[in-house]
Amino acid sequence: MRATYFISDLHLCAERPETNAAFFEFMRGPVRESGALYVLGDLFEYWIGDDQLDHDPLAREVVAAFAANAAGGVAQFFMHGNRDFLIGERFAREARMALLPDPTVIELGGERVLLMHGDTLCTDDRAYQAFRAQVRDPQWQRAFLAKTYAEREAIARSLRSKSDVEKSMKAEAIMDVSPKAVEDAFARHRCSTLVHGHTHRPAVHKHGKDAMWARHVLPDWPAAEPALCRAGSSAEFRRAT
Ligand code: LP5
Ligand code: MN
Repeated sequence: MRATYFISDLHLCAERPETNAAFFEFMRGPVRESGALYVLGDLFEYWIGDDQLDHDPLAREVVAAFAANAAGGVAQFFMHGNRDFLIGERFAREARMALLPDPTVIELGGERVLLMHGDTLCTDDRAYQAFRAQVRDPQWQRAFLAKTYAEREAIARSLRSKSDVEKSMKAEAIMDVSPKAVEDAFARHRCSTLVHGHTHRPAVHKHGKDAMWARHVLPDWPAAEPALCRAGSSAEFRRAT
């Protein structure tokens, strides 16, 4: 059985060539030899509709990298993040990836593993949750997608700046997961392992009675060990380069 990789929060964009290079190296290296790759959101700095593929050469290169690995037999999955929740069917088809809902439970070596982007666990960040509810509304998304590409790009860039300003004024604790939301998720989905990103606070946390639940938090890129890996023969998750 080949390895399974998990990554998130790469925030790929033309302005960060080192991160883009690290991603392409990762795709041509470890992923090519693996059995599966799960991308748990925020692959891109922002995604403003699948016509981004017509305007953004980097997006086309990314799709080509996924498609090449799919041709080599790697199963690849994408879950939306808060930056790229508008990734749609065209992207998935061209990248040869399957879109996963958030949350998703997979079975890995006989164990149920819960996958999330992580933003829905940050329930104390009320301003973000209100924003999220608004931009995930299908009617609102249709209105956004009806705007020109240039208009959407300007909105996305202004939202990114606004987000950075807002974050600088929020308490750190508010932007982390709520322990109650985490424990509810473990119990509801009957999983003892959770993998998520979003908070940019890589760690393994134990939760619940007798520390029976393990929560693996993925780092944002660049990172020395940007991926989480579960080798085919091992039941352990390990950080990977
Ligand atoms: O992303 P990050 O790490 O900086 O912070 C997130 C939360 N911020 C966001 C916003 C995104 O960064 C910007 C998304 C751009 C791409 C989408 C483009 C396509 C859709 C366009 C949608 C208009 O998700 C941040 C959290 C942080 O994680 C930690 O969890 O705190 O939340 C915020 O900053 C949200 C603010 O608190 C509230 C924002 C109010 C914005 C008001 C404008 C809404 C109307 C938009 C109309 C165009
Ligand atoms: Mn995120």
